[in-house]
Formats: sequence, C-alpha cells, structure tokens
Amino acid sequence: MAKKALIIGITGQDGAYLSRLLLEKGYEVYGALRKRLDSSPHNLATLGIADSIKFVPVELLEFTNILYVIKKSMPDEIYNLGAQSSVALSFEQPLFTADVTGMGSLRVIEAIRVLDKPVKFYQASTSEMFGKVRETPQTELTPFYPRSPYAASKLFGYWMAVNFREAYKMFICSGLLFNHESPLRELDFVTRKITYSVARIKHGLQDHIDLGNLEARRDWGYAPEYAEAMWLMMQQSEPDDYVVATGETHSIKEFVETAFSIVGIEIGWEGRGIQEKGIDKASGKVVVKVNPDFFRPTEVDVVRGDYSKAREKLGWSPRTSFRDIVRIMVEHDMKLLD
Ligand code: NAP
Ligand code: F7E
Repeated sequence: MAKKALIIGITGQDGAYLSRLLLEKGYEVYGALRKRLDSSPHNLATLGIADSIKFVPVELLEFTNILYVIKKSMPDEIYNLGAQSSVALSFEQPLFTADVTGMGSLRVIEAIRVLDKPVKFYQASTSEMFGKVRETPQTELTPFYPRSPYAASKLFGYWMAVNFREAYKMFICSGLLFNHESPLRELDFVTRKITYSVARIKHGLQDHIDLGNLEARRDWGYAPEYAEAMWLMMQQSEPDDYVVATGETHSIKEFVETAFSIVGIEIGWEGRGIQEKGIDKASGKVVVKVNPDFFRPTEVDVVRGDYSKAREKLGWSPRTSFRDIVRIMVEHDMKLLD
C-alpha cells in the first residue's frame, strides 16, 4: 500500500518541492490549502503536480480543524511547513506570527498525541533560531539566540517538538534548515527580490533595486535538495534533529554581484553605509541603492551551518553551488519576463 503524507504549507516553496519528491516516491500526498484566503497552489501548478494532490482545508489557528483533517486522512507522515515565514513581517505582526508559527506547530503535535496513532511528524525549524550566533559554524548542539518574533516562535515549536518526543515517545524530527532558495521563492525574500529585479533591469523595466543591509551573510542552499533531507530524516529508525546547510556563507552584496554578472553586468560599489550604491561599471548607472526601510530592528548578521550529522547519518550533502543557485534563479526570471 502507498504511504500517505500530509503536507501543511504545501502552497509554499518547500511544500511544492517536497510534494514532487513524495509523489515520485509513490506517496499519496494530502495538501493543506487555506480555502477562501489568498492560498493558491500556483507553485504546484508550476511543477505540474497540482492535479496529483488531494487538497484538504487546514488552518493552523484552528485546533479542531487540524484534528479532524488528520483523523480523516490518517497519514503515515505529517510535514509541518506551515508558517508566517517572513522574518521582516514578524516584527510588524509578532502576535499573529507567534500564533501561526509557534502555537500552530503545537496544535498539530497535540492533535497527533490526542489521536494516539503512530504518525511521524516533521517540524520545519530554522537557522534563524541561532540568530546572534554563539559559535561558528552552527551545529545541532549550538545554543540558540533568536533575534526576531519569527525566530522566537520557531524556537517554541522546536522545544515543543523535543518535549513531546521525550515525554510521549512520539516520532518527531526537526530540520534545522538554513536559508534555501529557488525560482519558487516568494518575491519578498532578498534572493528572489534581487534575481527578479536584475531580470527587470536587464529588460529595461526598472532602473534600480532598493535593498536593506548589504553586509548580512547567509548560508544559502538549493531548496529541492533540502526537501530530500526532510524526507530522509523521516525514514530513519529513530527520530532526531539535523542541521541542513551548505557550510558556506555569502553576503547580500556577493549575491547582488553574482546575479548581475549572470546577465553580463559588472557591479562596482561607491560610498558607505546608507550612502552606498551599486554601479553598473559599463554604463555608470546606479542599479542598487540602500533603503533603511528594509533594515530590521535586530538583525542576524551571519550564519554558517555544519551539516556533518546529516552527511554521516542521512547520507545527505548539498550538490548545487552558490553561483548555480543564483544562475538558476536569474535564468528563470529572465525567461519569465521574455
Ligand atoms: P513559505 O513559502 O512562506 O510557505 C509557507 C506555507 O505556510 C504556505 O503554504 C502558507 O500557506 C502556509 N501557511 C501560512 N500561514 C498558515 C496558516 N495560518 N495555516 C495554514 N497554513 C499556513 O515558506 P517556505 O520557504 O516554503 O518554508 C517552509 C517552512 O520552512 C516554513 O515553516 C519556514 O518558516 C521554514 N523555513 C524556511 C526556510 C527557507 O529558507 N525557505 C529555512 C528554514 C525554515 P498560504 O499559501 O495559504 O499562505
Ligand atoms: O533576508 C537582508 C535581511 O528575508 C535575508 C526565511 O525563509 O530564511 C529566511 O529568512 C537577509 C537579511 O531571509 C533586504 O536583512 C537586505 O539579513 O531573504 P530574507 P531571512 O530573514 O534570512 C530563514 C532561514 C527562515 O527561516 C525564514 O523563514 O537579507 N536584506 N535587503 C533584505 N531582506 C529582504 N527580505 N529584503 C530586502 O530588501
């Protein structure tokens, strides 16, 4: 019999890649859709798999709704990818973020406990929990220091997952995933904002990009590979937590330079701080400006993950280089505008 998986957060970037992977592996995939909201399976349509999903209405704010959907679909595996996942927005909407991202995770875990069925559970944890990092590189044992309401909410979900695993012997895994990107990334995250803007600038539809902190550094991986890591964790004999990362760190500036270089534009930098500008060396035009509106009240300056445990126990390693991730995204956005 085919295994059944329920994916909460199926409409997002990771939900789409995980669905495709599970369908390829022969799973029956149930996908949570927030009906009557702006929820749309456009990412699943882009991957050509929307018709293969059994959609069920799930709202992470509604405990009985979650309980009923799990009881009815009775999956072998539940992946909780649902979240208010924007760090920037979490400063504007901290209570909503805590309710969806923190309490929402607990509602799913508690529903599984109440049903008392052997359902495996995956919790989408994040490198943002390391925040103001206590050591580098970050491992599964690095102490946490969240720097946003989003990160604090995820930390609550993480510790609930750990506690329920220990208290009730539930099969619960947390993926401590570092940033991962793809052409399915929403436009308000910095990578896709840059690649889409670069494509628009190249097409003459925009003259510059407004960005915030250019010095922040992230460990960026390729999203489809991170979906493989989620699945691998759930296939182990014992539940555990794993860092999923590339072990490299790059600045926003490097991302900008790489993205422009893919379309043949070489960037030079002039000025400092909020006066800093990125200049197209050939034309002398300003193509990047700093806009303080995009600064955060507290920032995660630099993260870099150590994925040794995932490599040794799951046999997982990242395959796509930083430049290739940027290239895939820029080429996708160039095509979109063509
Ligand atoms: P995403 O594109 O923002 O997707 C978030 C998903 O959550 C969407 O399907 C969204 O559905 C759903 N959702 C939001 N609020 C909900 C609610 N109240 N009830 C039910 N569903 C709700 O996120 P992603 O990049 O795919 O990331 C997947 C998960 O991993 C998230 O939990 C994120 O926080 C975490 N994470 C991401 C990264 C990364 O670099 N991408 C790294 C570490 C951890 P709608 O379409 O209905 O809004
Ligand atoms: O910001 C800087 C910003 O919003 C990255 C989520 O998936 O990954 C993501 O969170 C960096 C920050 O991602 C702009 O200040 C500069 O330092 O793309 P981001 P994030 O905050 O790292 C983690 C792992 C998650 O778990 C989250 O769910 O880029 N930055 N200028 C900017 N960021 C944005 N968004 N927009 C700018 O204009």
